[in-house]
Amino acid sequence: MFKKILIANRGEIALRIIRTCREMGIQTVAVYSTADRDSLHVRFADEAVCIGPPPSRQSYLSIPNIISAAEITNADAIHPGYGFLSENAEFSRICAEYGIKFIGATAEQINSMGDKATAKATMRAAGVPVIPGSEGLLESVEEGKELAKGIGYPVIVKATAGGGGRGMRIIKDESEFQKAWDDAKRESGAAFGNDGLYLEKFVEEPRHIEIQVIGDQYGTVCHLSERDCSIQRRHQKLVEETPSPVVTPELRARMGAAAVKGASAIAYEGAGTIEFLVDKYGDFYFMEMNTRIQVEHPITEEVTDFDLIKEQIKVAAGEAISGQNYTPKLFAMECRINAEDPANNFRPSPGKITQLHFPGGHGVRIDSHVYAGYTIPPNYDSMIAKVIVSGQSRAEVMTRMKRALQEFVIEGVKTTIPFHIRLMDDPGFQSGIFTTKFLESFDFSNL
Ligand code: MV4
Repeated sequence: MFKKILIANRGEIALRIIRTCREMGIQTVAVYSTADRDSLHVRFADEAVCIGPPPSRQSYLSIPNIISAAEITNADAIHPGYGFLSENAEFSRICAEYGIKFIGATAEQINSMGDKATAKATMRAAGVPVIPGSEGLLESVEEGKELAKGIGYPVIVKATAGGGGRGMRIIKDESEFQKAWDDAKRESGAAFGNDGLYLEKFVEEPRHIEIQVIGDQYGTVCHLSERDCSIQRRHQKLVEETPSPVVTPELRARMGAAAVKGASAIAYEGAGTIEFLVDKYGDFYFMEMNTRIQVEHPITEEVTDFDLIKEQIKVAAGEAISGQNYTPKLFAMECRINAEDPANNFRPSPGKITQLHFPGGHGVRIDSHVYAGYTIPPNYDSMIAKVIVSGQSRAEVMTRMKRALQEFVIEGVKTTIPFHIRLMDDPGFQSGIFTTKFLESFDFSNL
């Protein structure tokens, strides 16, 4: 087992990783930018190294600075958390080169899933259902138009280097094709330095349902069932839940088997997530694979009783997994509390937290790095807490979530709490029958 892990991240996930390391008897090294000097991850770690000024590029994204911190402190592994360097193939490769275990995917796995057209081809070859579309990249507008004619409009062009909704355009009919193509190419070239595009049938009003997988170094992969992440705004998830209200045991078995097949095809090591779109007929299609721990991992922990960070560390250290899939008997939901004003277009609201009280009680878990008197810096993402609730039924979880949100006291900054309270009272949300478009028609006024 590792003796010392450096956590190449900040905020709640850095704290989350430190907590598990402590329980496992593993020493921890925090890294921090000067904006995070007073952060809890710095205080809770056994050692801390300042790695640069506030801008991420010069601190949390600086590979030389982080490798230096690991060398100086003699860390034998690095946990990257989510975001930042967690899906950076170069970083994974450099860690390996320096003899530091990267607690995450290999450079090869990151590359194969990071290029979305390649990922899709890999999954299709493995027998995972994919959305009808181009085989690989489109060579020209003409090829795209020809394909779209066969598939039928609407179609969507996506940047192969994209993901998370960047560099894609929906095309309703052939007259829109040229402009959508030009726009998507320009945008993806500028954003990713790669303007490769692929085409798919556009699935209207889908649900976003993802399967948690974990693989060991010996080729065993298992799944820990699904998370429904359909409640999103501009590709930012706000609420996640498990089980999905629309996933039957039969569908779970098929999606789980597909996810395991896909991850096995790349001999996936570590915790990963296979994202699917589920259409109105209940058919599911591979969308993307995330080769990292995700923000919403705690809802899976609450219903399976696994500590996913511990599992990541164990498989990275060479332990074998049982290979048994897991079907939960509980329900769980997570609300992301962001320092944003939901009544004003979710405008970021950094600043000092003057008063703070966290909810508690049965079935309530808070993952957060903030405290009374803490100043939220403007340099990073605005998530400041996750309220994770578990219970015996979806109805119980929603009731408990509303109760917990009402107990939450936070003053000095605007947060998404009022939005979440209104959501828990929304009949459409309560019905469990909604799509990724749900928040497009939600009333955010007077929150
Ligand atoms: C799609 C789609 C419909 N049809 N692909 C959005 C993020 C990126 N992962 C891919 N996305 C989508 N791809 C086809 N062929 C609709 C979306 C999409 C979406 C997906 C999941 C959750 C929210 C979404 C919001 C808008 C669009």
